[in-house]
Amino acid sequence: MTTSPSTAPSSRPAEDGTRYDAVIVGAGFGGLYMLHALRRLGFSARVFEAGDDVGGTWYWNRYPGARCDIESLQYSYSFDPDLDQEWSWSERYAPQPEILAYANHVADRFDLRRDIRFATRVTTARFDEDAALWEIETDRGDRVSGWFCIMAVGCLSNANIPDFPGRDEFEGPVLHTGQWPHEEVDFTDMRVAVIGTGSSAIQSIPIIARQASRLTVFQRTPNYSVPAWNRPMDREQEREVKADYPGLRARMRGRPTGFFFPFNIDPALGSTPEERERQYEEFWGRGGLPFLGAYGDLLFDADANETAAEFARNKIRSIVREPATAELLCPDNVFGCKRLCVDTGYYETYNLPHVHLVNVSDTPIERFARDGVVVDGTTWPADIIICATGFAAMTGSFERIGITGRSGLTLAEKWRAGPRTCLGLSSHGFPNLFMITGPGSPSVLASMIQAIEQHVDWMADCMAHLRDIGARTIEPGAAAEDAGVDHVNEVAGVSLRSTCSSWYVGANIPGRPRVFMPYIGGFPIYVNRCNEVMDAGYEGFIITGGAPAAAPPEVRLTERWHVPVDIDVISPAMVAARQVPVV
Ligand code: N01
Repeated sequence: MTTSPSTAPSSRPAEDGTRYDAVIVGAGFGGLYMLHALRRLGFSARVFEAGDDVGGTWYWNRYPGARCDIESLQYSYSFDPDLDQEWSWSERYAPQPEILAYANHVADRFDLRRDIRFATRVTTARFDEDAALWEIETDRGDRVSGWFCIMAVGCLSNANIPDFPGRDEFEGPVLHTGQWPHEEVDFTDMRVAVIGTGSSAIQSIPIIARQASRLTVFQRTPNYSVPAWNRPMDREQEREVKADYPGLRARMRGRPTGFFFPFNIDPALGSTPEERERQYEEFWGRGGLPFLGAYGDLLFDADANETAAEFARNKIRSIVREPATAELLCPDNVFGCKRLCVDTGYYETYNLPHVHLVNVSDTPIERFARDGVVVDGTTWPADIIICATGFAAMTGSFERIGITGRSGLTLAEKWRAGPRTCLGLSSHGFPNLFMITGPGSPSVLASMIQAIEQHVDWMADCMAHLRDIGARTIEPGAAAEDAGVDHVNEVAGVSLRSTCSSWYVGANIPGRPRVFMPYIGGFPIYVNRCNEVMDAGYEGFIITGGAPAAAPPEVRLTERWHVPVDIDVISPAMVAARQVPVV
């Protein structure tokens, strides 16, 4: 049995035949802001959301311990100065319920719900070439059309639940971290099995261990994790940030990752082993993802990386008392190649007598039995199984919708060998289809809300421009798209991140093409390129039906995205990105 959040809809009549300027798929942070931005520019929009409420990722991922690992003060919308001032976070890293409360606050404050249809999954989106409209259908029988169709489907929203043999034999519940029930799951006196050791598992395992009578963790690949050192919000720091929020946002936008933290550009091997140890200790003490700022070349030079990797392994060995378990928890791959995890007490949990680590790298999980998980003939008893097995990342979010563009081409066919987009915004053959944080854009390598806002502003301005000039459609030209895809691949090759089997390259799902999907050339480089394309009259894009020139729009949302690159932290990927034309 698999339990997932209730999406039982209240009854409402299906919507038939309404035409909108835009139909938006998803009411997470992307869909919410898209709706707000379009309204600001005078467009009509309908949002369809599969969940019962707003929040997207933060609606679905309710597992114990879920929290953001970008600092709260940097993980929020930046489009409204009053919103910046009025919201207050309780901790350095916000817990999931608080982020969800923030999404709800935004939805209420900007009166967004009235245009959202909840508990409704878009099933198909088909481009009608004659009418130049997208025809959208939902699982509630809605049939509407949109001049634009905007996918705000998230990068990590299609849960991967491996097809373990015997799934139906197991008598207890099977939960996925990304489809967590709304009601509290009480693990008291339960024998719990957790499959996977990625970010979701690493956050939930210490919490589950507090209640469970027995916890068995099935690990296929160990992950590096840096302590969060989470703490209550420092109110003085909050006051300082709020006194100049635009200043912080500008510093964030100048950085390769779209968020700000102290960054040392020096190469790791330029320091003595003693200096490195001190440096790593200091950055470990700061905690979280900013550990990667200890040296400038950690993600670009294998030998430099190995010094950080060995430091992290020694941390694991110093925490986990049982040497065999400690070694099993030590990754042997590139540090930070898979998404770095951020934890509170993860490794310490393995010192508890009722917590067991089972290595399933050489002998995979054989099957689920009536009362547990079987590996190599041994049944590990469990009353409940938690699949912390991740997502069909980036492209998986599009796969649940039948998307058909010009000449009957489906997106699934077009992306069979890997996603093809121009700047992660749009794909040739699919006019007026936009993708918020689509593959080929920085998305998951940047702070997501920054990445979302920049995309939304670009798309909304683009629609306003097309309206102004009376155009019907826009789509990337094939040549621009090919050059863009080549550029994404070329720059990815500069980084060690492209070298391991991670969800960034689709390697976590059997049978997927191996392609590095996000753009690693750096957030500000990417943003500037989007601006240049726009300023050059949508260079590389094909616009049909419009008069070529028009007065500049009165409101230009992208105005706030003209930010200088922080040249003090320019990375080798950014250097490469500047040398190779983007489109
Ligand atoms: O998923 P994952 P996640 N048998 O794909 C294992 C973001 N996020 O939900 O590595 C056994 O990272 C798999 O093993 P392997 C963040 O970007 C953010 O944890 O493929 N094991 C792996 O250990 C993150 O990276 C936050 O060998 C199997 C695990 O399942 C992303 O979401 C919090 C298996 C999946 O790990 C995804 O994280 C949480 C099998 N058949 C998530 N199949 C914050 O902001 C898979 N695995 C804090």
